[in-house]
Amino acid sequence: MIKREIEKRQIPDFFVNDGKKITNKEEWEEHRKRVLDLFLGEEYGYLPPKIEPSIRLEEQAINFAGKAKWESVFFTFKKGTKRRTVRAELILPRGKKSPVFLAIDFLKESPNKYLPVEEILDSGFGIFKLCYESVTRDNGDFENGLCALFEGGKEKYGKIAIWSYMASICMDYLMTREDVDSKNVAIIGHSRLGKTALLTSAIDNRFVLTCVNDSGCCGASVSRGKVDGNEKIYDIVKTFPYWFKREYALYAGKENTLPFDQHMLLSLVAPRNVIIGGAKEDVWADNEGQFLSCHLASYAWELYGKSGLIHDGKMPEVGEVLTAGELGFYLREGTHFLSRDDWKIYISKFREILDNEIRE
Ligand code: GTR
Repeated sequence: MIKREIEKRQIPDFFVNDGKKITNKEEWEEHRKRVLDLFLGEEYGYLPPKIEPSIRLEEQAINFAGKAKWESVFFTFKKGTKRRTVRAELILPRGKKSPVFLAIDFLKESPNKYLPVEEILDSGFGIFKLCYESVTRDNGDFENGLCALFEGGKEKYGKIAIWSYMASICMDYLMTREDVDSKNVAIIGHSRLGKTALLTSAIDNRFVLTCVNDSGCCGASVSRGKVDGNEKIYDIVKTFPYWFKREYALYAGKENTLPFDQHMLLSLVAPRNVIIGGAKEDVWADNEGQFLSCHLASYAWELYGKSGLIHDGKMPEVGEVLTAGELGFYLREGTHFLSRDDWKIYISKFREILDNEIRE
């Protein structure tokens, strides 16, 4: 099925440099810089240079029956006369050094329908939650929030890059915390924030696990060969032009001229762990395209002597969870959402990574 699908979608081999197939880790590590450059230069825009924030903490009274410690973290960035503050929530199991999920989240409040705080805590994980609109609003205003501090505005980058910028700063902060096991931080995002989590991890290699939920078009699913009902570049740049670099819109309807496809973004995460989550009824996200992307990206893991997606060549059935390799994929029942069922899969993989670390 897979070979036919790759041919049908006309996806070229992008593990090639100057006409020569990349065949080892060293060549890939050289080449991956060019691949990343293409993604930033053509699609998301370059992330602005890092500004060192000042940090203030505020302890919250809510502690989940005494199980947790909750601190709001205020990052203040200054540039010239302008200053902007971004707020994030650090919720850690009390009295333990904990592995953490860095959750790029839609909603301000915690817990919320996408973020089951207590279940996550009870599974032994802390949460660093960043509400994406606390960074900059999800619209075309490039004077809003952190964007106001960066030169170039929408000419230079899209909002996904800015959310991603802040996710990396959150990781910088986690590395300063004694109560955080900063070698074991997973990043998670759903939908547009799944795209953000994936981009962040492609750029920043400090995440031990990347959970990319229902990210679809311009996230984990390949852009070539979409069919009716799947979101295409044309659709996404029409509704959300400001998520991307402006010129990316020129690829609408011309997917075959892209100098990459989305599976190469996934390959940039190798050899670390990543899971691509899909929901059966989320046709818009093109689940076949996400599965194919995992299959194609697996080559990068193989270059490190690791297994990418372990599968039998067929699109998985609903309910099948293919997470035995470092690159995982699953398809669950239901619609576009970050559900408890998704969390269970991410938590269980994270647990497995920690258990393996202890054994090694
Ligand atoms: C949709 C968008 C998708 C996805 C989703 C979301 O409207 O077209 O690519 O990102 O929004 O973020 O909920």
